[in-house]
Amino acid sequence: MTQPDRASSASGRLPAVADADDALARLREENARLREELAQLRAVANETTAADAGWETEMRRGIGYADGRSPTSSLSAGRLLKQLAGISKERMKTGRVRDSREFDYLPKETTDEARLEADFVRWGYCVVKDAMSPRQVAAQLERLSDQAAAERRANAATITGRNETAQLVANLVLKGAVFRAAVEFKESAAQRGPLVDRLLTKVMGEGFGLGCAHGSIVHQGGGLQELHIDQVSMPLPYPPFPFGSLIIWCYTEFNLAAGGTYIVPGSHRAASGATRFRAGADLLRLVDGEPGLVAICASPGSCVLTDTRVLHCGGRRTAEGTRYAMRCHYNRHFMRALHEQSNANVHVPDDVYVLLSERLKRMMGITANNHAPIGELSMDGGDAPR
Ligand SMILES: O=C(O)CCC(=O)C(=O)O
Ligand SMILES: [Fe+2]
Repeated sequence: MTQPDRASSASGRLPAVADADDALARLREENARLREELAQLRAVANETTAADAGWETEMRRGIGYADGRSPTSSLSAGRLLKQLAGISKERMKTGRVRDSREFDYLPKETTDEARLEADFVRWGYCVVKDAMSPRQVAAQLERLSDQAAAERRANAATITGRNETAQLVANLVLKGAVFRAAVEFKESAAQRGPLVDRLLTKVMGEGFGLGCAHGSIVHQGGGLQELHIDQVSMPLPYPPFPFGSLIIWCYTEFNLAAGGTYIVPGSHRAASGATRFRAGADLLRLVDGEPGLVAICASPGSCVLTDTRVLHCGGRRTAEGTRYAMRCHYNRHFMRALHEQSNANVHVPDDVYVLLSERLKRMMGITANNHAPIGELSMDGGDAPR
């Protein structure tokens, strides 16, 4: 057998070659460290150059962003995420996603407000126990599955998984009083709504807005997404706070087999407050760190609050049956909605508009009705009860 050559003509013996996995891990770590160092040095160099060159050069250079010179710098955060393409699938297939409950220190469902806040700060998410009562869950679940069936019958369903393994029911605010009430945290729809409202107000400040409220239906084999953050359209560099929060109201059990959301706990920030999502960051290192990629475990009736900077994605459901949830994305008050299909907010039919509370209208960023049809579902079949 050929032995690795451990001799070096320059400076004596080379270290032994580790077995492939060790070597890869070591090289990846070194690569990550060097990348970060390089990014930092670049930043310092840029600062120095800018200071030396003065205003004339800066003015000639024009408007620039962290990713170079990009007038559409909203792409910059997306560029970083490319490092993680295919990773959720690879980790899932190789059995490297673990249930969050396997880790003592990760957030557990609780109603203790201080604990929820601490979990959110430390891990980028927290889980509110019994946010909805079983009766409240049943009411929302029934309305969601009826609506989903109606959209399928009307050939207007948004199918998000291959082989019809997942369905998205967009813009639930238009599709049921029970959702409108939950979206604005009324106790009639979510018994711990006021607690969720308080926590979100701490996260985003008062007057935060609604990006979207979607029904998410995931059958066996569906649900898997690429790892992402929920403020990816915001250009880098990020300030030391999140722009928003995604809430997942769990109508059924969440765990690894059930298609519970995959998350990289702690990927949102360092203790110093600095975001980990920055130019030069090695995101794979976060995924491979401790605790790495986990599936959130949460009971029916709970809701998960996430920091929009935390790495996460929909997880594949491997168990039989269906995962039902509502996902609501909220933003700081000064921002336009960030989430997908959020422009649906402005397509509100007159008969629904009159049902919206003042707060909901403010949350949706609508002070006047837009008469355009909502497009995704024909209303003339009368299939959209409210
Ligand atoms: O459905 C999930 O588990 C997560 C979905 C998600 O990440 C999103 O909608 O941004
Ligand atoms: Fe997301």
